Amino acid sequence: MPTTIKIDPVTRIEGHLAIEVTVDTVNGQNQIIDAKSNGTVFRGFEAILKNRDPLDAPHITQRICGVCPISHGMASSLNLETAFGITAPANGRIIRNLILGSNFIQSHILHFYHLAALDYINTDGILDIAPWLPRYVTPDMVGGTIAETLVNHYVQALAMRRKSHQMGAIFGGHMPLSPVFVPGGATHRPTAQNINDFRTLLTELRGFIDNVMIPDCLAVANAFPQYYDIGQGCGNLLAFGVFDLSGTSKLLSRGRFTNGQLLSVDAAQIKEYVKYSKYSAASGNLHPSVGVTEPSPTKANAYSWIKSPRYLNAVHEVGPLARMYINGDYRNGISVIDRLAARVFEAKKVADAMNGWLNELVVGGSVYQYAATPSSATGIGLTEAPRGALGHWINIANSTINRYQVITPTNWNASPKDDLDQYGPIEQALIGTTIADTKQPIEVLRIIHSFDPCLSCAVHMVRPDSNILNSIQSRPSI
Ligand code: NFE
Repeated sequence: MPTTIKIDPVTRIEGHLAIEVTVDTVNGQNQIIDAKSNGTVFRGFEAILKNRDPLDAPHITQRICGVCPISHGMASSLNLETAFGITAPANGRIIRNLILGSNFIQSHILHFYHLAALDYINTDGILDIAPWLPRYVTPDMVGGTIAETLVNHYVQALAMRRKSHQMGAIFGGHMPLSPVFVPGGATHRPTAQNINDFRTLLTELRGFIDNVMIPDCLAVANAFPQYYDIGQGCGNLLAFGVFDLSGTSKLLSRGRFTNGQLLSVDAAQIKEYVKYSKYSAASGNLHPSVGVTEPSPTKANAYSWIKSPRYLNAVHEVGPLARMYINGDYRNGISVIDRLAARVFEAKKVADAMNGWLNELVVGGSVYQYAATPSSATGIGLTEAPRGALGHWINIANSTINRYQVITPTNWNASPKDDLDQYGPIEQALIGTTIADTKQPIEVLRIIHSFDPCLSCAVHMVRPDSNILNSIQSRPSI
């Protein structure tokens, strides 16, 4: 007899995600035979942006999420730059990369120590106070030295995240939200003192990544080799690429791995579907440049506020593993442990590159190219957030935002089924998994956490006392 397990909310992620899995007996074992990923809140940033000054977009979109705001600042700046017909001078490009890299390192440390690691260690007798209770304690969790080490490093990692934020704030003004991101570059000219201060913090963080985080992740990987075979998911990977270098190259390249082939990306081939999402039918089957976001909270069969983005109708996973795989830096496989490992190795790759970028900065050099806001234009900004491919699309009319669409990494990964009834990447990664104890489905958490979902990003304001549509439509335009 199938059993339904509902985890609502999933904890140790950002935002509000509910996961429902149906478990049945298959070959004598409890196996997940169906999964539903449910983004549980609507936020409506696209509606908030409508009729605003385009120059507001880098600042408003950073408020989509306090974990990856810099990526939204970057995507929005790139988006406006294509609409305005300008590019950032080298100093501005490098400063933006350094702020974004600081945010990647902060986010990757957050994920390994504060969101994922506790799925693998038995902390009974170590963390017996709130907020670490209640929790699952399963027989396969490791205790002893590994558990004690990871808990010690959990605390050290908090300080390291603070230092990552301090580093980003040197060029970004403050963190996590940076006012420095503007179309045409950045607003801060680097000083010699800035570069020295940044390098001092970066050197400490590189030491932490090399000597603490990577060994800790490998210790978890060695203790859980079976998780190289769990949570594979759809098998397709997609990356928009990030960290623009001089010319057209990027530190992490754009590409996709579809049906076993490495292929190029044409952003025209992306569409969002809403058959199972709480949006009107008119909001679906559309390219994001002409995207529509009309909430339909009571729509029949809809089970999520997340839309379902697809590339040429195919389901794709995004994230550090996709980037590192496509760039040729990590091609071990696609699984729970591969996602954790690719993320920590990516932190090293980015941190090491940042050290070189500091040498390229010209003290006091130009960081910004001005352009007047066009009366009408379209734009596209493709980049990467710590959790994967991030795209912003804009349509400007009468020098104001006529249309703005955002597709975040978690849109891809935590998407519900699409119009072809294909499950989203997290759903696919869950289906087929054996569950040892349905009262403590730790396997479900390990799989979900490996994607590092962020629902704040994915369902870009719920006011229980008010009508969602009215609260959005009553916002005065400026
Ligand atoms: Ni809210 Fe985000 C990242 C973006 S995830 S953390 O990384 O965009 O969808």
